[in-house]
Amino acid sequence: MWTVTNTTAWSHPLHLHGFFFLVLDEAGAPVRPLEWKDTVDIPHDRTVRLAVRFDDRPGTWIFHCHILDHADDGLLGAVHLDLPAETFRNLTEH
Ligand SMILES: [Cu+2]
Repeated sequence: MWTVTNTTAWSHPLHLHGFFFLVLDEAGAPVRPLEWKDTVDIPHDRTVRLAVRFDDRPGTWIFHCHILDHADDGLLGAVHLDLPAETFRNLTEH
C-alpha cells in the first residue's frame, strides 16, 4: 500500500515503471471502477492510496512525474526490490 500526497502547487501524473497498481481512493473517496494502472494524476493538495502489485523481479524501479520537465527538476525516485524470489513465492502462495 502506497500513500502519496501532492503538497506542491501543481498536479502531477505519477508514473511507476515495471509494475501496475490499483488506485483505491482519492481524498478519502473510493475510486471505482478498480483498474490496473501505471500512471495516476494526483491533483494539487490531494492524497491517493495505491495498492502496488510488486512481484519477483528484484532490482531498482523508477517512479517519476510523467511531465518530463518535472522529472528533470527532481520529481523522480526509485523503489529497490531486493528480496529473493523465493520470498515472493512464499508470500503469494498464502
Ligand atoms: Cu509533474
